[in-house]
Amino acid sequence: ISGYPCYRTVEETYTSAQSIVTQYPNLATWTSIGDSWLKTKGRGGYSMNVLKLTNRSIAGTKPRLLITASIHAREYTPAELSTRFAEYLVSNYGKDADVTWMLDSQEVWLVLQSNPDGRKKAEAGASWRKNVNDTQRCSNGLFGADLNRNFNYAWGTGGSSTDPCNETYRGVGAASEPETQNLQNLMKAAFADNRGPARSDAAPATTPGVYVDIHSYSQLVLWPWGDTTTPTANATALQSLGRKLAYFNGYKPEQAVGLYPTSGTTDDFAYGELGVASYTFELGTAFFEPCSTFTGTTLPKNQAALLYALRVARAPYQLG
Ligand code: 0X9
Ligand code: ZN
Repeated sequence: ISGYPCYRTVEETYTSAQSIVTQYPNLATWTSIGDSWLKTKGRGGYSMNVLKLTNRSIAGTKPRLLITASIHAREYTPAELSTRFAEYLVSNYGKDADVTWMLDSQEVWLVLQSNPDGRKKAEAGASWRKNVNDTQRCSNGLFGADLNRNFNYAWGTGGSSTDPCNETYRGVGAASEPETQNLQNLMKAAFADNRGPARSDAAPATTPGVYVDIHSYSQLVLWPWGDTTTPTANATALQSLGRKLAYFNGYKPEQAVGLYPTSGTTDDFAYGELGVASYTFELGTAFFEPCSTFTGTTLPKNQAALLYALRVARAPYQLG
């Protein structure tokens, strides 16, 4: 990215992921989870991919940490943090005892670029947030659906817009966007085989896994709900883990609605639909920050928080 060489483009991110797999075939796979909106229309676009990390010679269902990054196109920092976190893990396997144990006994699934079409538009100079669905034209130029208002849990219940030209447009229906569908299916695959059928706000006593959706900015660690001040059934445990994550990155921990009301978000879906301990990180103090700030502060603090999330993925609710 011009002036900010530490932030890899979509293509550079994909190349980095592929080279992790080439270098560490026993630790990493890189597979498609579906197409971006443009690709579904045959207008260019991208395959969306998940990078899965674990010691593949130890079989069995392992607790998973799922990370989605940069679902908002102009938020560059999350994708770079996630890519570097992956590189840190594979390059320290067999060297660092904690990393080795974590990749032996758990899995990390990373969607490094969760909105590649939008991200490309941001890289071309636009301050772009949403996907690039231009079915509904906008005189302000701001077409597209806000993917973080499009998820299929309590969709459209407030804190999102019905105006296609608004930055928080919820889309024509729940999970109307291909990016949302791809991410929801991935979440179900990550957690469904550990959990019972979909349920709403039940206590997932024996069902391990942690989900972190990474955004920028505001220095926050958030957890469900986003659409109501009513605490979840697992509020004590979610808060307990949220505060520990916030201890590592130094951010402010709070229930998501405390920032402002939202609905149809990633974290409410993961928790409300699948029972997963789910968090949203808001990194730093800008959508993207000077490389010295990123590598000196944002990266180390949040890498520590993500390592902790991975460590506790086998029993996230027991912290409460
Ligand atoms: O509005 C959003 O989607 C997030 N902020 S951002 O500036 N990255 O767009 C905050 C979402 C907070 N709510 C939930 N995570 N539920
Ligand atoms: Zn965001």
